[in-house]
Amino acid sequence: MINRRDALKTLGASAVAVAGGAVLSPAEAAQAAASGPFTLPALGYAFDALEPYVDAQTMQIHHDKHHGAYVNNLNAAVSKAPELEKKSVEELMASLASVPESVRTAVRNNGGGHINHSLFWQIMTKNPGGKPSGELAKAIDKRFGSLASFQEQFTKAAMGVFGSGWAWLTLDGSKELAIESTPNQDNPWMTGKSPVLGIDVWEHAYYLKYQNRRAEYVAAWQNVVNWDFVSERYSKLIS
Ligand code: MN3
Repeated sequence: MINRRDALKTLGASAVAVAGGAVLSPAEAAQAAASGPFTLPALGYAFDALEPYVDAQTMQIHHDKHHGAYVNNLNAAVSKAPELEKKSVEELMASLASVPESVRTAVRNNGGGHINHSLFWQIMTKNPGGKPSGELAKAIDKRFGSLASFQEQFTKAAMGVFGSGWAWLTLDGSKELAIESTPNQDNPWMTGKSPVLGIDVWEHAYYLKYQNRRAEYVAAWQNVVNWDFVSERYSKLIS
């Protein structure tokens, strides 16, 4: 038996070995990512677009190195189980039990890292100050009372994650909204739900600017939520 701390240490060490550039040069990493079925999506805005709430250096390392490493490691994992190469990452997350045991942990961690970050980049925007609209605005008011009350409960969930993980606004099979959190790169797709939005509270998401002050990061992050995208995503998910 290994405990959670040892498991995290092992995960962290393997991520750094790849993400730090000691193993793969940028060109080699690009080649590895391109040769597999999964690719690192473009960010869609400049690294400094979310300043001052999320700093440019964090965005660059987070997207290029951390997310890049998840993609490369996921490609490496599915290359050992070619029957997985045709599946979408969403399908992989929803059917982990049927993934061969020899690569299941790698697919769970790196597939989770890939799908979580692919959504994460899209739910942030350089145009701060938006608000939920349409069906989502109504659903948040109905479920949580108000946007402020949702934000308060969401913040509590983000602050309650012990170690590395995510807090989510999710939609379940009966189209009910809920706030939940997951450890590591686990995610709502694994339990048959759909995330409407989610915040990455791994230290790599905020440590350069906020160090240990996760509460400041979570509060600042609320300013860059792309509510237009999230509201549209919700409407698609319930239709
Ligand atoms: Mn991250």
